[in-house]
Amino acid sequence: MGYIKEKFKVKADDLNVEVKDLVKNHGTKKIEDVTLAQVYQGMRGITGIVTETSLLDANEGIRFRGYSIPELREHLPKAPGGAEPLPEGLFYLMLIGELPSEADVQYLSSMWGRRSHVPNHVFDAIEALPITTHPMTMFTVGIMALQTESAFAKAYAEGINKKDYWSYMYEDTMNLIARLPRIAAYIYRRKYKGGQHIQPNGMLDWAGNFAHMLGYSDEGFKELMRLYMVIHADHEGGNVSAHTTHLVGSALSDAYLSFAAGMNGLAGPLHGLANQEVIKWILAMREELGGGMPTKEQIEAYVRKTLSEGKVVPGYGHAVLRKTDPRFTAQMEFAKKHLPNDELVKIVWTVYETVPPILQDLGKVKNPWPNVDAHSGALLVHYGMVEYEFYTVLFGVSRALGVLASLCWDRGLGLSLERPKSVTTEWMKQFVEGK
Ligand code: FAM
Repeated sequence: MGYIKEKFKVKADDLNVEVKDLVKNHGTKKIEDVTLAQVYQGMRGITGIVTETSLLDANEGIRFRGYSIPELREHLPKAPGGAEPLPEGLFYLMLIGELPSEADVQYLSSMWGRRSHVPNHVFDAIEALPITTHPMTMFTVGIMALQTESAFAKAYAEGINKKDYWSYMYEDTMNLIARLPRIAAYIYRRKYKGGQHIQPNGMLDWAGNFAHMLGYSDEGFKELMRLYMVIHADHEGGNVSAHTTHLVGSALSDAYLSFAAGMNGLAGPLHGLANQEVIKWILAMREELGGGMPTKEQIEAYVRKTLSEGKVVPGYGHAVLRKTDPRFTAQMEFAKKHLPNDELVKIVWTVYETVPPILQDLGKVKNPWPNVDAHSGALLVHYGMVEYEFYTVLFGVSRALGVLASLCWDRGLGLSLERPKSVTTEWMKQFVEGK
């Protein structure tokens, strides 16, 4: 058993003792009341999930095992000559709960490199889809086709003791994370580059190799991929992709089945697909305004037009955050350092000055500030990745790091099948009438 797996087992056993003590001695302690509105309005704010990997504060933003994104960018190991944190280091932190050493990060890079082989039937399944198929659909089909490789499913079919579930989920997790860049790059090269596939470069880190297989050799793009893979990796457990992966996994579905389900949630326009919607919206605005740099007034008019058409302004708002998303700020800092004169980036910054007051004036938007999606597309377009339908696949490769680390913890803590109670409106009416 590799030393990281051993470390995780010790951590899971220790936390298990604490959790059992909490439930035994405080299990009946009430956390909060639930209102009728919360049940009808997406369970907003209801505390109902435990996720060890990260915690989201409405006013502070995301913390991964207590570390903010600026702290991650400071403390996590970098690639040789690089300045951005390596995703391998974030995965180690989320899984183990400690900052990784350079050696830990290098161990993960090489382990994922060794586990990155993708069987041909996966590519055949993707090839069976029309070339016009959305990349996210190809991505989920590829993940489902890979389910044949599940160590957990095989072991469960042969009969395993529940105390060993964690071990096989860990193996599935490592294998799946290792293979996702290859599947994602295959989809990109098939759909946009005439099927000219690029073989992996084992000398590169996980995100650097992903950039290489996508066909981008620019060091700036590799650095962007490292940052992108870190900031999209996790956002506590209640967002659709994390919650779905956790929920499906609670039925003892393996990592492939669970993550594929989570990716179908990420493909929704109000969740991960927003990153393509943002750049579509900006490009459509620029085209309608005759190209070039739109003025603040023109952007304001276009925002009002969007709202008057009953559409949302993509990239703005959040179900939990009540401030500018630190993931937006991290991207803005990257842009200021690497591409301060990029025209699309400047438009993103002018939109940032313009949108919040307009959304605030509506009086109904709880968070008028930008989220992670408001900046990401402009950075990718700068380096030549203009195929915005592919952006959510990048988001999905990154989100695997958080939701699969969490899945290891779900099985490591032996969490139960998730089964909240549902009621009917008839029940609600009788409830309010006190019957
Ligand atoms: N533009 C226009 N209206 C918005 C809005 C926006 N950016 N954000 C919220 N609203 C509206 C919302 O539609 C609702 O209107 P109705 O009462 O008429 O239905 C009202 O404001 C109250 O919504 P809320 O409570 O402030 O937000 P929710 O928690 O319901 O929804 C989001 C949160 C993210 C779904 C919402 O802000 C939105 O649709 N944003 C645009 C899409 C987007 O950027 N999604 C990506 C989110 C990102 F974090 C991610 O997951 N990748």
